[in-house]
Amino acid sequence: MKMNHYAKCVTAGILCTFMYGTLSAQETDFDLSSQRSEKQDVLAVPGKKIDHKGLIINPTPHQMKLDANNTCPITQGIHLKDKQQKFAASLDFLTQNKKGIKLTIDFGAKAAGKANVKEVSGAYSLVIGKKEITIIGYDARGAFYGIQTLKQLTESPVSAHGTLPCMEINDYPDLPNRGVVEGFYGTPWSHEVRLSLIDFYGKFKMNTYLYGPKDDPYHSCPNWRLPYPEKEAQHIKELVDASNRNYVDFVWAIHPGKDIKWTEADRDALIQKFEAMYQLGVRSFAVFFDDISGDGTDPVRQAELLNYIDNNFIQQKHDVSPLVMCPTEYNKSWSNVEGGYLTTLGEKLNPSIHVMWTGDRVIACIDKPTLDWINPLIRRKAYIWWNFPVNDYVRDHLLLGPVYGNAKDIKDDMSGFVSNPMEHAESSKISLYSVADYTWNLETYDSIQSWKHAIKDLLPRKVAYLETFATHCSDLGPNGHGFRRDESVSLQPILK
Ligand code: 14T
Repeated sequence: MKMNHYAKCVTAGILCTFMYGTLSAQETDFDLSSQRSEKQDVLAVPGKKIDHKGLIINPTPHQMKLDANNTCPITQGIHLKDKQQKFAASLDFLTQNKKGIKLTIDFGAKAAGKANVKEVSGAYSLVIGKKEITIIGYDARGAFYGIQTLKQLTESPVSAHGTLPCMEINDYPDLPNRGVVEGFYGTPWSHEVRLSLIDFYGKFKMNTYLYGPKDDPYHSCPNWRLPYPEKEAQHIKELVDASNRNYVDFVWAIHPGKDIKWTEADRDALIQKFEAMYQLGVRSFAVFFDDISGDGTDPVRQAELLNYIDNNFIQQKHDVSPLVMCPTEYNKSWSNVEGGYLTTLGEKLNPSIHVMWTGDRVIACIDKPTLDWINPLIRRKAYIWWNFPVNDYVRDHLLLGPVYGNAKDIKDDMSGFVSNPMEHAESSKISLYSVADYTWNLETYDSIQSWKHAIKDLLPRKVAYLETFATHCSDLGPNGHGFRRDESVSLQPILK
């Protein structure tokens, strides 16, 4: 039986209330029943098989030439030539010794040009010769990533005897913005866990941490206008410092739409809050208008406010990244194209402002048709907010299955891709490892292989146990939005 619109709204309202507590009138307009009956129609396409030669580097490098006949001894340590004196703190995994192998590290357009390094932030080359190692980054972030690759090599079984295999790696990210949005409902992550995750982002070359926990009262209602109390402010400072050490952009998001008044007073309150965050060291900002109702949803007002912030704060500072916004209509199934919300944003928003998008539904995988639909409307490349492995709508399930279903031919159609994880940060690392892999190198991404590598990396001494556990925690069952992940990954081949 086909439900009429009213019945759908009521059903959705009940479901929402069940999952999220009390929601206001407009939020009950969501047709959640369609979310629930969604079929997983994007198949888990295995990636191009590449020969790792026993080497696991995550994310998978774009070009790697292994010289199987030669090795580079590092038993004596390394003699560091850190040309711009930036990386001593990132090299604690190596012993420094004047008699050791020469390790040269440099970055910048000139050095990068000579070394054939791609002109994008994060690109690098790593050459391991018999007698010296050279890392050249396009920028400092690139050099840092070259060091991360070198570190993974030194920890790999291939270099167990103090010798690295000789090789040349030329590598770069497919997407300019890759990482995580802490955007779930529920207990926000603890400070310690956030710090641990920021190191994890750096290690696996993710460069973005969007801070927007729905239950931080100073991010959203009721306290978005107020500065953080002293202890919380200190924590933010520490998160910024940790992010800087890891070449991660700490993007502080505000969620003012529930009670914003379109007045000068509220506009100034928002700028003042951003200024206070700037004083704590924040250099990247976002404004989220998701999950709100009433006056706050007006696209003309939203665009006016965002342009005002962009012109009078972001652009004035000269050291702040482009503004990111999350629209109220943030997925296709909630978009009323005739209503003109997205068209208005597309026309009015300053071109440098990023617009987030979750896909055809709240929880969905991203493919070419998804982006071909949204990009012309918003007149820019969508910045993907991927709602996996978030489990705030099925809190009795852990989502530990492979990251699959996103297309591999869309690297030029999106400006960023961030994952919204579970409130269980450590458990989320299985997915985040693969999100790092996918967003760095879409074409060669292999979901099952990446998932296996993640498990091996996270619990090297208990791989089989964690694989079994994760295998059986990879399907949501009939609950929630019906965003089903394949079940029993390791059993499937046997059952066929
Ligand atoms: F802004 C968004 F892109 C977004 O996804 N917002 C929320 C997000 O904070 C939450 O973690 C996620 C997964 O549950 O979904 C959005 O929240 C919802 C989704 C619903 F289907 C809130 C109410 C809903 F009915």
